[in-house]
Amino acid sequence: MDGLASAVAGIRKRFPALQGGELVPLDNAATTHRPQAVLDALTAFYVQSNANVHRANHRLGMAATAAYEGARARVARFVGARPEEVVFTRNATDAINLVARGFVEPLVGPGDAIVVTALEHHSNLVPWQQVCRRTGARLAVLDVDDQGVLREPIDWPDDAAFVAATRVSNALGTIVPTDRLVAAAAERGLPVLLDVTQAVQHLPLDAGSSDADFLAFSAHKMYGPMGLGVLVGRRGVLERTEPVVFGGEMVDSVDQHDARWQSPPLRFEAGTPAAASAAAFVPALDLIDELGIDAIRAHERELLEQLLAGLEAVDDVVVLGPSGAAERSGSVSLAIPGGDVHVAGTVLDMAGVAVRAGWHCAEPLLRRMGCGPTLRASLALYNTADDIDRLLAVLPEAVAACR
Ligand code: ALA
Repeated sequence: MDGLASAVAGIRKRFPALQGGELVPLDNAATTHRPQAVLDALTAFYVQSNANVHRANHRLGMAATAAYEGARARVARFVGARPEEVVFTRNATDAINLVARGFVEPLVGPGDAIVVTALEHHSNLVPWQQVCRRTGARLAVLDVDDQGVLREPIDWPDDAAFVAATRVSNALGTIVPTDRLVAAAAERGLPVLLDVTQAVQHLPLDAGSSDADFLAFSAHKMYGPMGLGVLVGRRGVLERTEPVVFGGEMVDSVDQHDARWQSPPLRFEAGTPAAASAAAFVPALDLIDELGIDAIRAHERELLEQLLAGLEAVDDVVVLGPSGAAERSGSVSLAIPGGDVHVAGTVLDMAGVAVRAGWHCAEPLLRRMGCGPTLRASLALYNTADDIDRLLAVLPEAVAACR
């Protein structure tokens, strides 16, 4: 076993849900499992720091606020931002909706286009459709080729006013060249939101992710708790973003008929936040940094190569997306012509192999690829070559059963 594989084997032991060897966890794009340190941190918050944040000046209140703001600083360090550029939200979807309502909706109108790629998850598509409905702006979609790779050079519409793009497709695993996309948008003076939900746990941040105005991602796909998302807004864009959820703690002062807001990020965090989840996100980020994102990429890329090579020998499946592992991250989607992928998923589940069957919240993309629902295997840092072997061993039977 090489150094990385043995490090992964050791790290896998930290995940209680993965003990016993029964489960082959290959549905990680939907949510990852969580290490014991995250579960311990959740409990520790409720036992040692159980109070509401930013409100109480008793010792538990101060401990809770310190844990919450400490988590914000940790997230900021993870993405190379300042703490005041980090907003905690419910999930990545919530973060994108905040930008859609609070930043883009006041910015656009008839004659403007919101630019997305054909690779978007519904969460980075439907909010923009809604902005278009409310403002009279139009949606412009940057097309992909038949392998699901963004066509370049990018055919920018003249009326482009804002760009929202994914860094990695959750359904196909395609890596989008967001460094070139963001640079080209900057030349046109276009603000950009990148959905890095399927990227930050797998790939080093690229220049595009550092230069984009907004980043959105979710803790639960990064070994952290559910119920916590992050919006990063750089270089003053949060100052120009309107709050869209109103209530306690986001206000600076209130009188009977009007109110004034706190500075960002607190003006976007009305009500009681997911403080325990934020505190428990810290050990998840520590885990990624302990192994190192470059090493995680190298390990997962080897598994992708193993899977893509193994799939060549499986009859009656079509592998969607780019042919090489270099252009891919995380997910591999399979179409089974004439077969019901849900049946295949059930057969795999009976053998302990967890994958996702369906549209993967990317229905327009899968239609663009000329197929319907797919079977998707998606990786995490704790996956091993044995997981891939077990998937490949059962897949022929699963494919045969569903056709
Ligand atoms: N966005 C999640 C997925 O891709 C739910 O499965």
